[in-house]
Amino acid sequence: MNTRAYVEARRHEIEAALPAFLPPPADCPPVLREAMAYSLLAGGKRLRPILCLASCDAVGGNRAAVMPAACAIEMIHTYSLIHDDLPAMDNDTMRRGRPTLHVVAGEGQAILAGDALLTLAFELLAGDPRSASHELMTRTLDVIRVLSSAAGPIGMVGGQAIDLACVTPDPQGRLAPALDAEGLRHMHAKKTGALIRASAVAGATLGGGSETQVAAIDAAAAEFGLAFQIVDDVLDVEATSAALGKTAGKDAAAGKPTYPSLYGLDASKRMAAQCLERAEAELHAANLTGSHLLGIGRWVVDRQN
Ligand code: GRG
Repeated sequence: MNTRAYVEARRHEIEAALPAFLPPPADCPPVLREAMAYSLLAGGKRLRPILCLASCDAVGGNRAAVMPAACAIEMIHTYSLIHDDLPAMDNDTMRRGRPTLHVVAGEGQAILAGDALLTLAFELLAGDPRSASHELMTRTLDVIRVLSSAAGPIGMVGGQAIDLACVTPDPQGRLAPALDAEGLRHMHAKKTGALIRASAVAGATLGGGSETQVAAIDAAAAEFGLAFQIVDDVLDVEATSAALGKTAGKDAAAGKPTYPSLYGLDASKRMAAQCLERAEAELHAANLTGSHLLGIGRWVVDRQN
């Protein structure tokens, strides 16, 4: 199976699995459940859960058993998008090709839907310890540790805080100094890179990968995360809002430092390609080039949205 067919098949499985992981209608206020479903079931590339499943496959794991974790990761990602779009953060009105959640449900419900998706994700990740072996419980706890760290203050939330401080003055009107190239790399490694890495590590860990395999997949996913961000910045310049399903050109309008603004478009594209070369070397050293992981890295770099 080529990677494109593999990605489509995994995306289809994820789309089919996600609705069942929403809270039971009888137990959850309809207004909250609808808000959660509005954002979670709105499509999107599903890159992180696909990477999670592909990492499980790469180490010969049971992909079906990893589906709850893959869906939990998409919930964490969706929460971050809902909160990022809020007026207090990026203040965006378009996401995944439709109005953002706070536009249709109000800010309060959007905040709560994000909170609910984040907490539900960890309930899902914990699974049912009563039916788990000691080995599975150890791997599950490790994945909870990795994902909570990646999503929290030293990961995504930390990266978002750095970003916010640079573009939004505090109540005293102070703005953090603009990021230089190293600061930009550091901020993105936290804000977007950490969850992409953790998605791959979660799949490989739950799939029963060896320490060497998990480390190689982690290193390759770190390169994918960087490439993802570089390409995101390039698309912000080159693509239309319709193609992206979100507002294009926002970074330049906000005067944010980006890869194209620091290095130019051509050099940025070369940097993304170099990420793939380094990822290939990592995967090759751990005998993992037969998997779909590198193909997924190419998809990250070649994507148009
Ligand atoms: C609010 C705690 C908190 C964190 C927000 C991820 C993030 C941190 C903000 C998103 C802002 C943004 C547009 C960043 C650029 C990279 C990115 C994460 C794009 C969206 O991810 P995709 O392209 O989206 O995977 P889809 O819709 O395909 O899932």
